[in-house]
Amino acid sequence: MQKHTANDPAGPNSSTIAILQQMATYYDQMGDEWRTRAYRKAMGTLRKHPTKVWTKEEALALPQIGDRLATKIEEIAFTSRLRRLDNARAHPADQILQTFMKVYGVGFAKASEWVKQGWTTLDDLIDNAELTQNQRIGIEHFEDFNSRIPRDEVAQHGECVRKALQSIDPAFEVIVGGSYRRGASTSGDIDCLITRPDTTLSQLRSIIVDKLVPSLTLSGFLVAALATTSKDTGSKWHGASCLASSTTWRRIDFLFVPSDELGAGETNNATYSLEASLTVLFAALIYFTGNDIFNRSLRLLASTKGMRLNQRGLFRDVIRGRGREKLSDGTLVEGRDEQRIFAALGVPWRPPEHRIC
Ligand code: DCP
Ligand code: MG
Ligand code: MN
Repeated sequence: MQKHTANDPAGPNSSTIAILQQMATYYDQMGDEWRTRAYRKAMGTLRKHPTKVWTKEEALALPQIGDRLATKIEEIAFTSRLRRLDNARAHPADQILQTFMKVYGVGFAKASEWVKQGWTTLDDLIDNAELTQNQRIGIEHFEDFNSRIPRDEVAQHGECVRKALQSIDPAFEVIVGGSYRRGASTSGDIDCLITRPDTTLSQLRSIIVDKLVPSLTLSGFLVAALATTSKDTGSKWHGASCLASSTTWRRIDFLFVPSDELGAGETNNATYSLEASLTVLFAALIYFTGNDIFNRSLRLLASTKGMRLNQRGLFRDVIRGRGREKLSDGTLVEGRDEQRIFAALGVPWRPPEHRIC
């Protein structure tokens, strides 16, 4: 794991990394996985490098940095910017694409389809495009969903959910995760992890979907239901909420997590200790705390150690085939808190506020 993070002023390459990060995000949005990966690898290398990298030659001498990226690093070091990024931002079609991609649930494919139709504004879409219900909500509340939520408002939304759940049953717990748990002063949405002892995933799901959501909708707090996923990997509910004191709609996500062996589900070993089953909860908490890039690097690290980390747990003795495909699930590692999961992975402990890559 890296010593410096992108916004750590102590890192000698932090300003270069910040610009490479914007470029990586840009390529990620374009669906260009190959370039995204190349940029992230280069950022990883620079983060570990103890001195400022100025020239192409210096950059080329480092691992994971090829010729073209080395040229870019030199340009950024000397000019503090990257022409390619400026061009991307100035190009009108790209800007329209970027705007369309900020509509909830709209990815690169849909956005570029709209650009090809010649539509240039959100109003064009409302007037002309065939929209799903969610896309319509996403466009009508475009400003709302794309504005940052102040930290204390995130807490208030979390509190509304907590109150409603605890009036159903005081044993419910709500943890606000995501960027809020990492200590951010503003968040893009409200991520609520919901759990209750001795409750299976399907029990949780039915309480949340059949009781919590209807009651919070009736009270006017939940204003839209956008998506529910109910895969065996856990369940999510996506929607929008609004405080009584406000008219701004916020994006809110629920993640339902079974906290004990009843819900631990489908691993091969029949007996679970309480500790192993708590891993399920804490692996979900680590997942939902993020950020996404930190999660990716933890998972990768787990796989290099013959383990597997996902939002359902940390598993040991995973057997992989030649193509690194998983042949057996392995057994659930024990741990009653996040720190033990980090320890089992052999990673130094990082509190949530330092989990940014
Ligand atoms: N997550 C992930 N991979 C993704 C999306 C999400 O691992 N592709 C995890 C890590 C995130 C958490 O889920 O921290 C919540 O996702 P959000 O999209 O809500 O992201 P954040 O809360 O981190 O940031 P924001 O303030 O933009 O909501
Ligand atoms: Mg979030
Ligand atoms: Mn979220």
